[in-house]
Amino acid sequence: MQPIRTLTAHCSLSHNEAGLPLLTIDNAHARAEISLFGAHVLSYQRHGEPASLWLSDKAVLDGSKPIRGGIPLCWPWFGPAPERVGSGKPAHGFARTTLWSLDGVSDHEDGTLVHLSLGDTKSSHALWPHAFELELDVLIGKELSLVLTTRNTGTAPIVYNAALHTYLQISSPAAISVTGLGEPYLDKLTGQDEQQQGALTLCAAMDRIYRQPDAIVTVEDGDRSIRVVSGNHDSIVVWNPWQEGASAMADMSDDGYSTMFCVEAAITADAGVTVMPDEEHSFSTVII
Ligand code: TA6
Repeated sequence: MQPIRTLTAHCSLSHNEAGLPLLTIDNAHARAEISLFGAHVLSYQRHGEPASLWLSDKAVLDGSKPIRGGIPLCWPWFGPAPERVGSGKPAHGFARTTLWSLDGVSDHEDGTLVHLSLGDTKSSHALWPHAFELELDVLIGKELSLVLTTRNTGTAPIVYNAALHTYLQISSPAAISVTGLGEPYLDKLTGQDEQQQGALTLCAAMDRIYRQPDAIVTVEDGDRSIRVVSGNHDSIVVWNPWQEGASAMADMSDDGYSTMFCVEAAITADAGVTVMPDEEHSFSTVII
């Protein structure tokens, strides 16, 4: 780790072994790390409590691929690139594999606010030919709050999909019970539309898009309760690859699946969200 530069009383900047900038926030409420590669929240832990986010012990942090764990930002598409974007583009877009700018950090009573941004470049135009400004506001306090804002700085409307692909740390699949997802969902493993009955439990691979979620999704994990409060999204994605899926991933240990569960505030509708020139659209998630 290269030398640390103090940015505020509670935030410092260093570089990891690959030379990528890393923010470490340690304030009265919590400790967190944010990589500027992908504006990726790697960790968040309230003092005296277990970690809220899961980060793979095999995560690749050198910028050669997306980081497995924490909160990857899927943008401006979710999953494989849709037809309007064209084939052969990276899954989940390019925001999570691009170096972002740090625009500001400030300490407040309720936490440390980090402001990150990404603008269009020649290489972004090769993947997605639009002028944009993407902003991520992260508040590290007794809650972890993320707001992702897409601003259209061009002259034609833009359409986007996205997700705040949050990997929650859980004690074990058998211990969790999830409510607040609403009923209708698409089971991506079968391609079938289904209806949720009661609380969700986890005992096999899962990849679902809940179409009418409540604002608050609660993950009960033994005697712990994690709330994911989201706004302005159109769906919640839940994902666990289970053992077979984990084994197939080079950046996840075979048993990695047993301590993670993704609950993702997302914009997954085929139509996406249209942002007109000079306008912006935001959506958010708060981990409590
Ligand atoms: O959010 C669920 C999902 O879209 C799954 O389909 C699964 O592939 C996962 O994301 C991870 O994607 P990644 O590109 O990070 O391997």
